[in-house]
Amino acid sequence: MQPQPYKEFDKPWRKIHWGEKKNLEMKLRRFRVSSQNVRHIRILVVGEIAGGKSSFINSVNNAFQGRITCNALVAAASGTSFTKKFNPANPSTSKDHDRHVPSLGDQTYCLVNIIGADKISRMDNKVIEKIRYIREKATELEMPQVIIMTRVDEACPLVKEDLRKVYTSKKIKEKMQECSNCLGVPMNHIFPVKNYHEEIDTDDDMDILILKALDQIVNIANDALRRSTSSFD
Ligand SMILES: Nc1nc2c(ncn2[C@@H]2O[C@H](COP(=O)(O)OP(=O)(O)OP(=O)(O)O)[C@@H](O)[C@H]2O)c(=O)[nH]1
Ligand SMILES: [Mg+2]
Repeated sequence: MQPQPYKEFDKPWRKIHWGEKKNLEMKLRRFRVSSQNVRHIRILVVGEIAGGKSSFINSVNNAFQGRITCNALVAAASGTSFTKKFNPANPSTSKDHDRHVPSLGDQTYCLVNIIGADKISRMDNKVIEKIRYIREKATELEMPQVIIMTRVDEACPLVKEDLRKVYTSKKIKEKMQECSNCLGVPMNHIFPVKNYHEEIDTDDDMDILILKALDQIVNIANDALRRSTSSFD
């Protein structure tokens, strides 16, 4: 019998301060947009059907609220597209599409691709082409891009058992590399998370990964906003 290859690195390859949820949460609550003329930073969330987009949005909300919320309706595990309208409180209108030069506040400052860690290897070529196309358009607009790799628990049993193994699991790193190769996004813009999906209470370790991903997104988006404000000056 062949010896089993080691499934874990000796040390985590990315540092995570697991006990620091409160600090991270406070930092995010204190976050300020870099331009006085912009109230909110818009980010665009895209991804394959059932990749976990709605779940990620809910998970961010859960982490802040300290309880399970469900503003974005999540699909039961099926193969069909579930979310038909994204933000019912603030839907885009035909007027939005007619605007040729959006104001700073109407522009999007980060493209967030949501990909299921257990789905990346089986992703349809057509879907990959679509995601790449969106990415190219975002690059033309100098919009930075990140990948939120969801469903890490489904991709690696070690991580399912203990989320703190997310950066020692070889499987997870392999999946992140696959995402990076497939979509051309560098590893330092890829963030693995486990979304809330069956839990009835929040969990600090899940929250840390979710808030860390959000922290990176808002900082990357804020830097992009700063760049475009300075080019407006
Ligand atoms: N185990 C596990 N399941 C997850 C995770 N994230 C999402 N799910 C499940 O995956 C399924 C799809 O999640 P959704 O959030 O509805 O995905 P979506 O990208 O919004 O899908 P559409 O709206 O159809 O495009 C649901 O059954 C979720 O409960 C995760 O991190 N781990
Ligand atoms: Mg959805």
